[in-house]
Amino acid sequence: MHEEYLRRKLEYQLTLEFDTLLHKLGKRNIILGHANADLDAVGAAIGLAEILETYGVSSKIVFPEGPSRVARELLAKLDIKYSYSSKITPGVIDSVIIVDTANPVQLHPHTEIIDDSGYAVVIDHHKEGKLKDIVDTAIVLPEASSTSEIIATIARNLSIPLNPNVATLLYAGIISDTAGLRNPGVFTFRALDYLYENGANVNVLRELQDTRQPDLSERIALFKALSRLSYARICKDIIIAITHIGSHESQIARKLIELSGDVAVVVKDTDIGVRIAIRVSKRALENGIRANEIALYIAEKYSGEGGGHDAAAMTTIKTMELTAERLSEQLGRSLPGKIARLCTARRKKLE
Ligand SMILES: [Mn+2]
Repeated sequence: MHEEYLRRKLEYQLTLEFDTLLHKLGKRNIILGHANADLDAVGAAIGLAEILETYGVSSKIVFPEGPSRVARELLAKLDIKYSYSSKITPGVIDSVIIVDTANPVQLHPHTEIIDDSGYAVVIDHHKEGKLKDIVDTAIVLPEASSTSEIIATIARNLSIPLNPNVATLLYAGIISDTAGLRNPGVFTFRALDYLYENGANVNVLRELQDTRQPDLSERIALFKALSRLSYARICKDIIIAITHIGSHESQIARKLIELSGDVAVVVKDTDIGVRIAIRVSKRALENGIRANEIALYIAEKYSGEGGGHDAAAMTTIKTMELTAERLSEQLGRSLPGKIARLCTARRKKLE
């Protein structure tokens, strides 16, 4: 009963906020996803473009550095009428709508976009992040599993029909951000129902998952990361694994958890500094160890930006002094003690 009330209230707020936003948009709009846009960011961006078009508002879609490999694969399978680019072409921008992004650094090389546009909006589901504080309008719903879920809910509330291919993309965004419906949000099932009604092709997703084999560069990166790995055991049965790599840091962090690790920290060099992917296991969560907390701790210590979810998070540090190798050495010394304090505190509380 209480949950149903909350859901309706959030739905109503969302519709109102979207309506307000709609009236503030200019003629030259950009919909911007985060770098290496995942299925959720791509689904949300294209879904939003479709909704805006029903109001006669057209927009350019930009994914800095282009979409991720899985997202590109799905886009190639579907016939989507919206085109996207990997860079913002210089010129006047009336409004920018940033989707699925919590921190400006994830927009690199377009981190200045908010200052350069007349009206800036963020639509997102991440709890922590700096972006929501610097835009004109922030529609941030941590109760939702994904940004695709938020976009699908807007379409549903306003009865906006979606093209089957766009519905499929949004469907993919929700399935991927909920880890195959393991972590559903407040609107998840209603959103999926609406997408299904609009012709979302569930089989395309199954095919995509079946054929999801890591490519050669990802396989090599995995073994390189394993050869550089250091680990520590804390709180009796919690294993922390720390390593560094040049690419595929998120996939490797996930693999380390699949290999029965509890906290995986994978550091990568980027052209502006370092990026750290963090994943934690169910056992770690039960012991009070959360990925976003670790991300914020590292961010604070190295003047970076961090955020994400309980089980998966990311920190980005702009630096020319630290390499991924040096940072992973330093984290190897400082993190186990820090994380041990988290689970000791948790166990004391349970006693
Ligand atoms: Mn997302």
